[in-house]
Order: sequence, then structure tokens, then C-alpha cells
Amino acid sequence: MHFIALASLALASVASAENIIITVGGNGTTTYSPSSVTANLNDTVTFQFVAGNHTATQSTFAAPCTNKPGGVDSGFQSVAAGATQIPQWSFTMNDTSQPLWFYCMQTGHCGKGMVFSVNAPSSGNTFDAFQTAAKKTANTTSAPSGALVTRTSAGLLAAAAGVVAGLLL
Ligand SMILES: *[C@@H]1O[C@H](CO)[C@@H](O)[C@H](O)[C@H]1NC(C)=O
Ligand SMILES: *[C@@H]1O[C@H](CO)[C@@H](O)[C@H](O)[C@H]1NC(C)=O
Ligand SMILES: *[C@@H]1O[C@H](CO)[C@@H](O)[C@H](O)[C@H]1NC(C)=O
Ligand SMILES: *[C@@H]1O[C@H](CO)[C@@H](O)[C@H](O)[C@H]1NC(C)=O
Ligand SMILES: *[C@@H]1O[C@H](CO)[C@@H](O)[C@H](O)[C@H]1NC(C)=O
Ligand SMILES: [Cu+2]
Repeated sequence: MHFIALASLALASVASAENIIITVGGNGTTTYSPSSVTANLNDTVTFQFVAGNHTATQSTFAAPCTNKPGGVDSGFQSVAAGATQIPQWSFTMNDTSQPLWFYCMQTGHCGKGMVFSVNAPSSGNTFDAFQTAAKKTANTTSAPSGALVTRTSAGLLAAAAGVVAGLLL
């Protein structure tokens, strides 16, 4: 009864929420497909990990390849060759006032541009600008523990700031 009442209310008041599917690692690539989407409040964003060993991990525009403190994270999702089942992970949009930024934590992938956005603006902090910034961190490796191993690169300051913020939480 409770469920039926809620469902009718939703139908009556708002357009139904969408489920937006993202394919991760298709054909052995280091990609999210599509890599940038728009979503409304209450839409679900579902990542289907079809191959490889990847994550969908929330970051920030300022530090594309560093975990956002308190952000959401799929964790590593690994698919064996020839697997008949694939893992998937999703989250629900509960705030559309800001874009959401994601990257893959697997070593080297973010630096190859394996990043994703929801509701990125079409000027200023665009998806392309985010991906370009991610690639600039190619020589910086951020381990899952938050330890930062680095050689000199333009991405260092922003990445280090993100790690410090993470440790303070
Ligand atoms: C894999 O490659 C094939 C052939 O190029 C293409 O049709 C298909 O859409 C690709 N699949 C993914 C998940 O990228
Ligand atoms: C989103 O979900 C919340 C909580 O379930 C609900 O109160 C709100 O009306 C929904 N908004 C839209 C736009 O679907
Ligand atoms: C996936 O990658 C992570 C990080 O590199 C590693 O710790 C984990 O063992 C890998 N999983 C599998 C099943 O290879
Ligand atoms: C939704 O809201 C909660 C509480 O504010 C937050 O912790 C969580 O990260 C949000 N989810 C996403 C996907 O942003
Ligand atoms: C990474 O380092 C190599 C060798 O030091 C350099 O050639 C390359 O341009 C650097 N890449 C980036 C994105 O900084
Ligand atoms: Cu990856």
C-alpha cells in the first residue's frame, strides 16, 4: 500500500527519474562511455564495468585525479576475461546545483584521461578542461590510501592540496 501511494504521487507530480547507463572499460579501453552526461534531480547514474579493473571515484575540478573528501566511490570493479556477469554500481543525483566530477583510480588511468562528469558547464569548467587537467597529472600517482608519489608535474600542487584536505577530514 505504502509503495503504491508513493508511486502514484511521483507519477502525478514529476517526470519519472531516468537511469543513465555508463559503460566502463568497453573493448579494453580506459574510457567511460559516454564520458559526460546531464542528469536531473533523482536520476540514477549507473556504471557498468564491462572489462578490466576500474573505478568510478568522485573528485573535484581542481584536483581531477584525487578523491573528493566525503565523495562517492565505486571501489575497484574487476572483470575477468570471458566473464558472463559484470559488476555495476550506481548513485542517485541528490543535488544538481554543482557539476559532479569522477575519475578512475586505477594506476595511470586518470592521466590517460579516464574521467567523467555530470552536468559540466559548456563554458569555463568544461568536461574538456577537466580531462586536459587530468592528463597533466600523468606523472603523478595517487595511491588509494591517499599517499602521493610524484615526479615534478604541473598537476602536483592541486593534487597535493586535495590529499591534505582528505587527511584533515
Ligand atoms: C566495441 O567495438 C565495437 C566495434 O568497433 C563497437 O561496435 C562497440 O560499440 C564497442 N563497444 C564498446 C562497449 O565500446
Ligand atoms: C526527488 O526525490 C525526493 C525524495 O524522494 C522527492 O521529495 C522530490 O520530489 C524528487 N524530485 C524530483 C524532481 O523528482
Ligand atoms: C584491481 O586493481 C587494484 C588496484 O591496482 C588491485 O589492488 C586489485 O587487486 C585488482 N583486482 C584484481 C582482481 O586484479
Ligand atoms: C547525497 O547526499 C549525501 C548527504 O548530503 C551525500 O553524502 C552524498 O555524497 C550525496 N550523493 C551524491 C552522489 O552526491
Ligand atoms: C611526463 O614525464 C615525461 C618524462 O619526464 C615527459 O616527457 C612528459 O611530457 C610528462 N607528461 C606530462 C603530461 O606532464
Ligand atoms: Cu580505469
